[in-house]
Amino acid sequence: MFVDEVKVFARAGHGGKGCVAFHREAYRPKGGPSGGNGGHGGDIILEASHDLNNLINQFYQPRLIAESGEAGMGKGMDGHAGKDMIIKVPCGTLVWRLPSPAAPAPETDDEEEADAPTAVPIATAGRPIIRSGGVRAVELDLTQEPDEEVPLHAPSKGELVCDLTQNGQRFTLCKGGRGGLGNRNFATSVRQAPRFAQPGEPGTEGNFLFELRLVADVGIVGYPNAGKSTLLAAISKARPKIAPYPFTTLTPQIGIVEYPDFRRLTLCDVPGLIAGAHQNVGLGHKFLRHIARCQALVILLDMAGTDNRAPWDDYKSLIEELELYDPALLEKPRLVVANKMDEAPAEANLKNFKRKIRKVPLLPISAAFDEGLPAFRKSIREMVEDAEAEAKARRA
Ligand SMILES: Nc1nc2c(ncn2[C@@H]2O[C@H](COP(=O)(O)OP(=O)(O)OP(=O)(O)O)[C@@H](O)[C@H]2O)c(=O)[nH]1
Ligand SMILES: [Mg+2]
Repeated sequence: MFVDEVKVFARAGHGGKGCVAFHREAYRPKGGPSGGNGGHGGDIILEASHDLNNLINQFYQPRLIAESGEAGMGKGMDGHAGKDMIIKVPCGTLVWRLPSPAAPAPETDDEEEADAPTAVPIATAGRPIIRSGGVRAVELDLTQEPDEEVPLHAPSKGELVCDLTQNGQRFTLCKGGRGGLGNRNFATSVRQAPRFAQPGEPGTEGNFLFELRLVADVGIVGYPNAGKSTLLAAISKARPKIAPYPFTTLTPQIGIVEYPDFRRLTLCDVPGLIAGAHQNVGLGHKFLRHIARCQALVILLDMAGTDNRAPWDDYKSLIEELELYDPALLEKPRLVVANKMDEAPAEANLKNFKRKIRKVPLLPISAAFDEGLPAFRKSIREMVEDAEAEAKARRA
């Protein structure tokens, strides 16, 4: 099963509460305060890994809850910190924060407020001090700022929290709560027996949408049966399923093309795109997210016009569907490739295409018979290298 979008609830561990205790020992009837501190709660950390290629793990484990810190103990013993939860996700995972369901309004009772113990100000504040026995929940806004630098087409999924593209890249999704201080921290010369300690902070939590957008250099788009998978298999070691019926490919496939100087390019073959895909015709167009990061696109046309289709109409609908998904896709360099040139009607169709659609250079190939593939390899490399140089110049 290929999972590229999944909703996840994540909650970091709560901090353990501080302890209120007093030292007891023979012949020392009034030993000082000895309550230990609570341990910190565990974080939820995402780590990008190139060993994974989809979000299946999160599909089976959609609730991520990290360990809470242990409460402090007597005899000055601190509680253990909760273990961090490290979640591996494939490279190319974006995380969106979903709006959480409205929290119930806190009950305000004036009488209770009046009786509530007065908070003691301390330097480490941010958290109210509680008297022993009473625990008051502390609402803290520890939400992380989104990474504003990510220049990606952002559909209305909430706010973008992170984008993990490099192997080993980490991001703390939810921060564990700090452990509360034990009462021994509050002893002063005038208050030698403090009967209060701090509660632990709650860990941050939230509902998130994990979205995978594969990271490849070149994306191949085309109508079903145009020969996208045949082309990928011909120029790389990928072995996608190839069959003469539409929608053979249901999930994106990645292949690696290697050049004599060991330069490698990754190609992504996505399912077939057809007119009306934006209205969910065929497999819809959601899978186009996997070509959103590609540096260049290949538009593959079936020049033989199988099933009485006209290649020029296919071209127009493909451009239209790409634009409807994200106009930024059309700003990428693209190569239009005419496939199945070995078949009889292809030559005539090619002439017709050039007459009907001007100023669109075409590269004729036959993926099944290995014709025109060296030129194809060369063209995609040039496109990618130009795109890389342009991106470098833009950054400088
Ligand atoms: N004659 C000829 N047939 C080809 C060529 N390329 C692909 N085909 C045939 O076209 C059919 C479809 O090929 P696929 O590679 O599965 O097409 P696809 O674009 O990946 O199709 P979907 O995965 O359904 O979107 C297969 O029967 C291939 O053998 C070609 O260059 N010449
Ligand atoms: Mg295919």
